[in-house]
Amino acid sequence: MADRHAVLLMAYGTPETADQVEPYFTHIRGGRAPTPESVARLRERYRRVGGRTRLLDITRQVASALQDDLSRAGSERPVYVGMKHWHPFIGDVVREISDSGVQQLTAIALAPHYSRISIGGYRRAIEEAQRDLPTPLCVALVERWHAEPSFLDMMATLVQEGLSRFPASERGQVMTVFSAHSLPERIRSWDDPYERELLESSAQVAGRVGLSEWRFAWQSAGETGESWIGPDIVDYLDTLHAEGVRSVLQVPIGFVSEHLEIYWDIDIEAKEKAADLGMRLERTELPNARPDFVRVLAAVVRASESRPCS
Ligand code: FEC
Repeated sequence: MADRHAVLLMAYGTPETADQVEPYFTHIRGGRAPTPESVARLRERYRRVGGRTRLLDITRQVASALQDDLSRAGSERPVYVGMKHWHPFIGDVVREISDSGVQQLTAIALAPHYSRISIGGYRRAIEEAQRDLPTPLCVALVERWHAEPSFLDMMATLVQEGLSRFPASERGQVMTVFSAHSLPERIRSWDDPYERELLESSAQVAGRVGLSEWRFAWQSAGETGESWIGPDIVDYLDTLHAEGVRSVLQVPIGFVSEHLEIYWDIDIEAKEKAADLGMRLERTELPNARPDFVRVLAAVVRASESRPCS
């Protein structure tokens, strides 16, 4: 009998209630309790964006559409959802998958670019769960998919849609700024490919759209006491303003779903800063569960299934 196969679609995780913010934040920090002040600050951010984010709902929608897409193409397999920092935790889901009799698993995170901090964290969560299984699953983890041509095409469509929100007379002056989650600068000491991959995919998208000029800035840096990669988009708006830029399209190419880092860092913080400077800032729509995005994931999963798992 052929090995039973499943797909695990992974995302960051999000608290569902204000009470869950503290244990969620503690988990993100690897078990170190945050200060009451930083918990209060984070709770306030969730309150300002409506109490919770849609990250889990969106991930479930994507999983269900991906399962349908794979099955239409003749690869009938369940697509599970697992989160790195909150329920349903990856570890619990991997155990459930194993209990269901599955032997082979393709795991993919809703994060297109590789960093040892981000994708490495998804890998570690799977490996820890595997250690407790009577028979470990044969797992193929997709580490990166930022160069998948259909992903770049879809991002180009999103940039074109974003640019079309500006009046035609202004469009030529809009500065397109790609962005992604910042990480601590120490990732450079181990030659992490994260920055390189982000610049590669941004350049590919800019080329497809035919942008004569574009920039890259960082967002969502943590307050951990160490240096994070910059410039941060909020500070970078000052630089752009000084250059005479008045219209900005932000393209959060490192993210594919709506969540706190979009609602807070872009829709509130960056937009408020832009308004203070008399600038107009728009952002591209997130792929969320768009059919063309589901097709991107299906293509990546199918390509990964043709390689051996381990
Ligand atoms: O909608 C939601 O509720 C979840 C939004 C969310 C996403 C997300 C994605 C990434 N993070 C990455 C790295 C770090 C590092 C730290 C860190 C801290 C936080 C905090 C919150 C948070 N992150 Fe996050 N991240 C999201 C939310 N993140 C909340 C804690 C408060 C704060 O610092 O703002 C610092 C950890 C530490 O303190 O030791 C590092 C990366 C991604 C994108 C790729 C991925 O999925 O892993 C990288 C979504």
